[in-house]
Parts: sequence; C-alpha cells; structure tokens
Amino acid sequence: MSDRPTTSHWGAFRVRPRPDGGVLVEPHPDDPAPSPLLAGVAGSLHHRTRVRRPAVREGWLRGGPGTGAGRGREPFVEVSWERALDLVAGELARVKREFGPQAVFGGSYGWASAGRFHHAQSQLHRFLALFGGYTSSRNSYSLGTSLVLLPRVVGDAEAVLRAASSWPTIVRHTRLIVAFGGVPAKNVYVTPGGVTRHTTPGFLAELAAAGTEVALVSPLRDDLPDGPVTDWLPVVPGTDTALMLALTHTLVAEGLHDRAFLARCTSGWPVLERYLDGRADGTPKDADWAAPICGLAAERIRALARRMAATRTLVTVTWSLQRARYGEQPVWAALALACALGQIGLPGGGFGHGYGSMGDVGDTGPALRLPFLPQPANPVEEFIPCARIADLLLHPGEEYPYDGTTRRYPDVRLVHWAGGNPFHHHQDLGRLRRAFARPETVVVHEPHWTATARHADIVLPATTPLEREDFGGGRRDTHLVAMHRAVDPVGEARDDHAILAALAERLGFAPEFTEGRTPRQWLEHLYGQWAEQLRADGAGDPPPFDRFWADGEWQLPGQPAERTLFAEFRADPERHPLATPSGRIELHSPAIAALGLPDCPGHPAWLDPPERPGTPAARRHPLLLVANQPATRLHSQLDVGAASLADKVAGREAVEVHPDDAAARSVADGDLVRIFNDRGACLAGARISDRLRPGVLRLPTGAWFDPVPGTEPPLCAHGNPNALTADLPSSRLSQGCTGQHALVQLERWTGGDPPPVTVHHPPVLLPCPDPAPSPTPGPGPTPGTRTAPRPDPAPEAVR
Ligand code: PGD
Repeated sequence: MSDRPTTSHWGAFRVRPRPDGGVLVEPHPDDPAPSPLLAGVAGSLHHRTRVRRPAVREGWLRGGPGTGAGRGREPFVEVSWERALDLVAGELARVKREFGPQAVFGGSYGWASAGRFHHAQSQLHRFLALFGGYTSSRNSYSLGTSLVLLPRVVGDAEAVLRAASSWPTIVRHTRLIVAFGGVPAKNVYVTPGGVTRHTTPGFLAELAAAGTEVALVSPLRDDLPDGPVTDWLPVVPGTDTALMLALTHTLVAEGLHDRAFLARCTSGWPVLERYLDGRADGTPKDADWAAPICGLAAERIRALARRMAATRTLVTVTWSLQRARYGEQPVWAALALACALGQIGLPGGGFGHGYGSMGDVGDTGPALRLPFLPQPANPVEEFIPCARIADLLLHPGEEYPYDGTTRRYPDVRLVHWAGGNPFHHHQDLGRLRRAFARPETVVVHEPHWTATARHADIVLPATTPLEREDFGGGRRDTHLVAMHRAVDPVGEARDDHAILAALAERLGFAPEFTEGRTPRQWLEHLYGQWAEQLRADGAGDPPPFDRFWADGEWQLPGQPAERTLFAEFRADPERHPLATPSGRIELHSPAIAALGLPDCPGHPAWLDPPERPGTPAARRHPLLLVANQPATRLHSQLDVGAASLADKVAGREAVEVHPDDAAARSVADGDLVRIFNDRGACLAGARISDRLRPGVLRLPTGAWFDPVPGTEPPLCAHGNPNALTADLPSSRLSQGCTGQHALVQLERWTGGDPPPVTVHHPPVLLPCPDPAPSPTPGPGPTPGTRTAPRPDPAPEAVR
C-alpha cells in the first residue's frame, strides 16, 4: 500500500498502512529536523486505551442527571451509538429548555488534533452556536496572561507573537540573547495546526556557529540546547521580575539607558523610574536588593546589565514565565528592560516573547490564513477565561474581575467537551474533581480513555486524524498538507463532525450544521473558497482540489526571511503608533493603575509569589516544583506512545531531582518517590540530575492523571504535577493559568507495594444492557456525596 500524507501539531509525516492494520510512520522528506514525538504515533493509534464503543457511566445510566459524585469512580456501560446519541441529544434539549443555552458549557479548551475541518473544538463550537448558544471560554492555558496584558501595553498581542523578529535576523544581528526561560528546544517541534519543516533547531545551530552569546536565565539548564555559548544564571523559579528590575536599575544607575528611545517610543517611564530608584516606596530595586531574592550574586547581575548595554541584545521571555502567579510582571518587566536598552525595532535587538515556546515564533514561513470551518456567532454572551473552569462549576452566580470588568459565573448544568483534557491541563486536580461532580451531565468526545473521559457521564469515541480525511497546516507553515485516511476507524469510533451531525439531526438543525455536505465535499468547498480568495488577493495560485489531493500538499508562497519586530514603529512612532491609549509602549498604564488591583499594579513591579523558597509556605514544603512542557509527548497526547513510555522511571513519570536534594532524602536514581503538598500528592520515578538548581524539581505535565481510589486529596499513581499545583489565577486582571510552579516536599516511597498505574488500561466496561428505559432526571447536583470507590482493574503489565 502506498504512503499517505498527513500532518500533526508535531510535524508533517507519511503513513504506510501495514497489512495487520498497524502503520509505519516516516517523517516528511523535506523536514530537516523531524520531531521525536513521531515515534509515539503508531503505538497510540490502536492502543488498548482507545475508546471503542460509546459508554455511559453506570451511576448516570441508573440514576440519570445529578449523580455526579460517582464521576471518575464508577465503571462504564457500553451502549449502542443510537442510544448514546439519543441520551446526549435528550440532555442538550432538556438543559436548554429548563435552564437556557448558557447552562451548556462548550468552552472545550484543548489542542485536539491538527486538521482544518475536523478540528474538534471548531466542530463543537459551530454545533453549539447553531444549537442556540453556549457558555464559551476565552484565551488559552498557554498564554492566558499575556493575551490580556499585551494589548494594554503594546496594543496588539498578535504583533508580538506572530511578527516576532525572525531567526535569520537574530542569527545575523544579535550578539547577546538574554533568554528568560531559555529557548527550550523540546517545544520548538510543536506548532498548533502543523509544521512541515522544523527549522528552529537549525537556526539554533547557526546561532552557535555565529558565536552569539546566550545568557540562559532559568533554574533548568536544559532550557537551552548545549550548542550556543552559554552563561547559565540558575535563577530561583518565579523571581525573574526582580532580576529584570535590577538589570534595568543598573542601566539607569550607570547611565547606560537610552533616554531618547524612552522619551520617543514609551509612555510612563518617569513613574517606573521612581519605582526603580526607590523614590516611590523607599526600596531601590538595585542588584543588591535582587540578589537574595533570585539567588544570583549582585556583581553578576551588574555585569550582565553592562554586557547588555554594550552590544546588540535581544531580551526574550518564554510563555512559561507568565503561567505563574503575577505572570504579567515578568513579561512587562522584560519589555521595560528592552525599552531601557533602547534597541526595540533594531535588527537583532529588542524584545521577544515565546522563542522556544512554540515552533512558529521567529519562524520564516509565510503566515498565510489557511482554510477554516465557518463559525456562526454564539448567541450566548457568557464566557469564562479558560483557566477558571473549576470556579465556574463550583461558584455559579459568583462575581469575579476580568480585564477591567466584573463578570458573574453562569449556572452550568451540562458540560460538553471535545478535543481537550482538563484532567491533564487544569491545576489542582483534586479541586477539579470536586467541581466536575457538580454539573448534571458531562459529555466527552475522546479517542482515548483519558482521565477526562473517565470523569464523564457519556463518552463518545472519536477518531484520530489517521482515520479520516482532512487538510492541515500551522501558522507560518510552508505547506498546506492533504491528510489522507490511512486506516479504518478504531472500534466504533466516529469523527467529531459525524457525531455532531447525528446530534444536530436529532435536535432539528442538521441542514444548518452540515449545509448538506459530506466531509469530502466540505474539504473541496473550503479549499475552493480559500484558493479563490488567495487568487483575488494576488497572494497565490493554488492548484485545483483534485490535484492538491493527489499531490498530497501544496507549497505555500514564501515571504522574506528577515523580520524585525516594531521596526516601523521605532522608525516613526507618529506615523505608526501602537494601538495603546498613548500610541507608545506603556511602561506605566494609567488604565491598569485605575483598576486598583493589588496583584497587577500600573507598572511592572516585584510582587512576592506566595509559593517561593523562603516563604512561610516553604517550611513544610521546601522544594519548588517546575511543571513545564514534556519532551516526550504533546501535553497529554501520545502518553501511551513509545517516546513517552520509554522515558518513564519506575513505571511513572520521571521527576528530576538535584543530587543534594536527593542525598538529603536518601533518594537514589530510579527510586520511586512521593511528591506532596496540602493539595495532593503523586508518585514519580527519581532521575538525579545536576542540570537544575538545588531546591528545584522538574516534573513535566501530561502523564495521565491516575487518582488512587479512596485517596482525598488525591494521590496520583502516575505523576501528573497538576495533582500538586494551585488553582489560582495569575492576577485579577488576566485570570490566566498558574500551573508552572508549586511548593512541594519529596520523599522516597516506603509504603510497601505501590499502587499500580491503571490509567494506561481502559476502565471497567460492563456489557451493554440495551434495550433499556431512558434514565429519569435525578435530584440535581449532589456535591460532597460519594459512592464507594471501586477497585480499578488489575493492570496486565504495569511497566
Ligand atoms: P492535550 O493533551 O493536547 O492537552 O492542555 P490540552 O487539554 O490541550 O489534550 C487534547 C485531548 O484531545 C487529548 O486527550 C486527545 O486525546 C484529544 N483529541 C485529540 N484529537 C482529537 C479529536 O480529533 N477529537 C476529539 N474529540 N479529541 C481529540 C494543554 C494545556 O495544558 C496547555 S496548552 C498548556 S500550555 C498548559 N501548560 C501547563 C503547564 O505549563 N503546567 C501545568 N502544571 N499545567 C499546564 N496545563 C496546560
């Protein structure tokens, strides 16, 4: 059989179906640096955790809506598609009739799979908008804080993210990169929607060859590949803002700041300067002040500031830094530091946000808008910032501030999720379990029995891209890739589109949802419209659909490789003002100041995070856990793939521990350890490493959450760090996610036989009792009540 083209968030590739139903995966021939994640595709496809039939939680099938205390604890009953669809359609109709459409939460955050048509969230949002509306969610877990801050201080978040100075420009002009959070190579393999040629690893090698210095500011040495010349400043996690302020202070104190740039291109500098030199609060933010906070010598801070002023310097901040309490501050303070240097808008100088956070930041591909599924307006105005999902479910009717407004959580009765894994991505999963016990009904479309599927009432098995036809491409991708179907759907899995079309049929709006097209007709239609628009704009001349499909891809028209962020603005701020109130970069924002928020004042400031070494909270939990992105999977996707499985230690997620911290706790490499705080605990396998700061642990996100039955707060047997993180917002301004850091303690496991990892096996599945009467509605949500936990099935082979 011939190779089938396809693409994914981790790259384009070719699939060769094998006679036994499996697949062989080959990287795209033009990809100079294919992702290691490709190794996980074949094994995930037919893994035993695939959801093979629609399934309904036993307690819901018996007792109906309002039996949520059993979620995540009870077995499932497999039912026919007809029955499952009738149940879901009935619930959607009932909840809308009794409570209104805003009682349906379809925020459905999550990465899902690549593919412009079958993208699960796009399908669900279109469906729910046509259904009559739904409570939606805004922003992202990736960047929720910056997406609110940046428009206020530079006018447009998209400009900073999409128009970032390009890697060729940086390689050519930059002499020093001061990289807060580094440029973590593991993340550059991923771009939402797809990437055909991974170019960033090559640019990083060129950077090293060019002799560009990189000052890596991170507690983790692996946040920068070994190539470039490196000065590693192992800052205490969460204290970068203090360091940035001290660097800026040094520039000013030594007369190295660019007064002309500050006057011409920024507003509010005098207010920030008064804060920096201590006139505002009596504390100069000098290097001596910052040194004990960030754990770096004062002289080293001063020396770095001088070096920055002496050469072409780029200040970069990864997105991970804003995924923390007061996450606005490091972004804003880095911007202020770059402004004080005065190199914003000069080739190779200035400010960048997200190099190494995602593959497309700084990439050279042509930022063309690709075909997309049309989204009707949502008639319901209710939304939440996405990281407030637990608050939404726990506190209906409660007020909360967001981006200068006061909002109220609607009363959600039905949760409909497709393409995301909140029991991976949300913080404080023990709290999320309590929140998920509240709605009357939870519907999840999932290819795999993830923890989210296990916390649903009705689970609808979804296909993955290899089982359907689509096309895909990411921002700054070089190709639009035809995604050919390579294998038959696994079990009875259906495409999200087919599931929603069947629901729309039952609810009476199928013609509006499908517009009478089959999926293949949708592809032809969306492609045709897009091609026509490109031609009309003179932006390109795509081939007819049939040729594109047969060729397997179309190379998108290119654009110049060199790009400098804010070049036009710098050249003439009068003619090219920013979309801020002042038209300049706002180093003091009167609008933010007027909100009077103690956790986000009107200028960048050092706000001491509650969870940092040396604080009272650190007495019992002295280690600072960094929960960053994994190198062996995408978030929780491919956790059952080969790369992720090969990286586990003692059958659990690996936690990196500094030798000093390990020795103090008699922990040896490969030991099973328990990591805990008051919010929860997890097991992990110790990996001793001197590539991180003493006192710091690294436990990446994405090991499927596996709460041991009967544990409260939950003990995750597998090593998901969100058992430990706090469900607190970055600030009352942005309400962003703060999953990056948590104070914890670690100990060697001495509790005898450890609880097995069960989440890589399906839950208990009971045979289908069809036909049976439909459930009658129960008494409503019963938070706090609990059915007896049932033992999970004994795993066949726990690694
Ligand atoms: P994924 O694992 O990508 O994680 O959170 P997100 O929920 O996006 O989940 C996607 C789910 O969609 C998977 O379960 C997959 O099986 C399913 N899926 C894939 N394709 C399809 C499909 O076609 N149809 C359907 N129905 N389902 C599909 C990621 C989020 O986690 C992000 S973006 C970030 S940046 C956050 N990072 C952190 C962090 O740094 N630290 C902590 N502690 N926590 C974080 N959580 C956040």
